[in-house]
Order: sequence, then C-alpha cells, then structure tokens
Amino acid sequence: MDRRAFLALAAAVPLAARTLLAAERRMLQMNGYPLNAETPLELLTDYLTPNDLFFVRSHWIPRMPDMRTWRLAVGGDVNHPLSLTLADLRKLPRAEATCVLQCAGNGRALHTPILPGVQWRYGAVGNAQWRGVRVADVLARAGVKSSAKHLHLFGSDDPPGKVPPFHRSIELSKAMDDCILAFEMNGEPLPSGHGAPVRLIVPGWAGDHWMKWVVRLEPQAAPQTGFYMDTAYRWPIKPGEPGVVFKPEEMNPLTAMAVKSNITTAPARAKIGKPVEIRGFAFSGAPDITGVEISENDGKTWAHAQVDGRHAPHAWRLWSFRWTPRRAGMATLTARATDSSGATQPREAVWNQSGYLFNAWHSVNVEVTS
Ligand SMILES: Nc1nc2c(c(=O)[nH]1)N[C@H]1C(S)=C(S)[C@@H](COP(=O)(O)O)O[C@H]1N2
Ligand SMILES: [Mo]
Repeated sequence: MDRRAFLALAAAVPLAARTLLAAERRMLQMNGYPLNAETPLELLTDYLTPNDLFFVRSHWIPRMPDMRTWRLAVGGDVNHPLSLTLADLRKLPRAEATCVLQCAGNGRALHTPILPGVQWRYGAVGNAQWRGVRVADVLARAGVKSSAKHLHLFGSDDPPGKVPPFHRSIELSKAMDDCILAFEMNGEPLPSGHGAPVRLIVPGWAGDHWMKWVVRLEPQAAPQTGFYMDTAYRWPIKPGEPGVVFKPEEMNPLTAMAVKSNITTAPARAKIGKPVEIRGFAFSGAPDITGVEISENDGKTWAHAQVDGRHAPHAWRLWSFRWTPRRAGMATLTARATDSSGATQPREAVWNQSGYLFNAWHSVNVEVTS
C-alpha cells in the first residue's frame, strides 16, 4: 500500500464520520457481521496486498481456535487418523504460493438487477504470499484410502442453533495438486481474522473454498452436504437472462475464478496532449494473464497495456497504460484482460442469482481539457 494515499484518504473523511470512527474504538458493535470489510479499490496498488489492508469476509462471528489446545485432526477415509500440533506441521517441508484470494461475491453490488447478500463492490480481493505445508504432504502421512474423492473441510467457527455451519469440501485431486495449509501471510504469522493458526489456500479458486481456522480434514467418497454446498456457491450450468432464478440442480459448484481486471489508478482530469498513467491489476482462475487492453471507444478498438513482470501461478499481474488525450470532453477508459486459457474478460458478467464472479469490463471517466 501507499501509506500516504491511505493517510490522505483518512484526512478526506468528514469530521462527523471521524467522530463515529473514534466512537467505534470504544464501543462494541453487537449487530450483524462486524467482520466483512473490503479494501478501497484505489489502495489495491501493490503486488502483495498488505495484511492490514486485506479484505475480511466471515460468515459468522468467528470463534477462533485456542492456540494452546489447537490441533489439526485428519480423519475420514484414511488409514492412520492424525492429530497434529502446529509444531508437527512445521516439521513438514515448506510450501509457498503467491496467489489471489477473491470472495466469490466480489462485485455483487454491480450486478443488474441488484441482489441480496454482502454488497461487495471492487475490493473483496487481494494478492498475498502464503506459506505453510502442502495438503498432499499432510494427507500422505494419514494414508488416504482409494475410496476418497473429496476433502471435507471444517473450521472452528461453527455457529449455534439453526444457523448453517460453514462446512465445505473440495475435490481431492485439487487438494493434492496445489493446495496449501498456510500459517504465514506475506512473511508474517497468519493474522487471526484471516484464519490463524492455519487456513487453506486453493490457488485459482474463489474464496469460499479457502477455509479459515482449519481444525479438521476428512477425505471422503462423497462431497460435503449442507447449505454452503447444496444451495450457496453454485454456478449456472447454462447461463440465462438477467433475473432468471435457477434450481440448485441446474447449477454446479463454483470453483475457478473468472478473468478480470480493475483500474485502480486514473486521474480525474487530464490535458490534451499531456500523457497520463492509468494502472490496475488483472487475474483469473487460469494460471496467468497474457494481456491487458485499454479502449477509449467502448470496445471498438483496443491498445495493449504494459504488464508487470512480477508473477506466479494464480497471482495477479499489475499493469500500466500511458494515455495521451487527444480530444476535450469526458473520456471513458475501459480495461479488459485475457488469461492463459485464452478467455477474455466480457463486456457483461454472467448473470447468476447469487451475484458471484462479477467480471464485466471496468471503466473510468477522465475529464479532458485543453
Ligand atoms: N471457517 C471459515 N472459513 C472461511 C469463511 C468463514 O466464514 N469461515 N469465509 C470464506 C469466504 S466466503 C471467503 S471469501 C474467505 C475470506 O478470507 P479472508 O477473510 O481472509 O479475506 O474465507 C473463507 N473461509
Ligand atoms: Mo466469499
């Protein structure tokens, strides 16, 4: 993050709002979900999103594990059930991935018609370096039976009563391929809000798979059931017109993210003939971004942006574009990305009733004067 930008932003908050913020420091918020917060888009300018700026999304008021008694249990279809301490985990070979974590609902507020759910706009996304151990190495110690095809995931934050627990599963093949049980984020111990002591990293897949506060893993023959598998986090098999509501069986579980770019930095005003710089990031469920393009005529023609060299599989790419305004008036600059599978960011996002994976072209307006 550019801390100066952040301070400038804080200074811009009106006095009334600042008084409210000050009150929050002494008050205990009792209602709703206090731990859903997105990053302002204009602050998502770093290759690695700083931990204290990284969006937070929790379904229920978290019940964080007690660090002294925490164990990772491995049960289900295994030959040797395990109960591992953090020290046990740390004895396994280190694994590392720099990749994007994005909430499936990021951009929900931008879908038309509008939808219920957390009204995420642009900032329920970040790119971080995650360190820990490979899921495959942990499961190898337990000896997975050949009957197992899915990995059931349990966190410590089960809510009370009839509120559905956030129980999930992912395909065992994905878990064994590149998933990590992370205890470090950007070189620091994993912060508790992001799932300490250990969370799951699922490169390329939306955030709902990235179980926080992991306490138990179970290889099983069948997928996990329950609200967060059977009803939520599903994606239409055949997309329909905006507003169409699908039955769960007309949808598949949502897995990989969709190709997307956002503009983080653009001047509000520019002068004819004076070049200005536009910046942003781009990522996808595919391992890499192969190009980012900018249009100043609503997609009739496109020009290539400069894509930054820093990258890892499923990490985002920063990009920049030098633009010289030629005409006075309001200019609209639009960005679109293309990924290594050949998919290009679409003009319109795919409609789905939960408002997942919004990835329509992103535009900004610049007022050009002579
Ligand atoms: N145990 C648990 N894990 C969870 C969640 C949760 O509510 N409980 N939320 C999920 C969702 S929907 C997202 S988008 C990511 C958000 O991770 P973050 O808060 O570290 O950004 O965590 C996922 N893992
Ligand atoms: Mo999410």
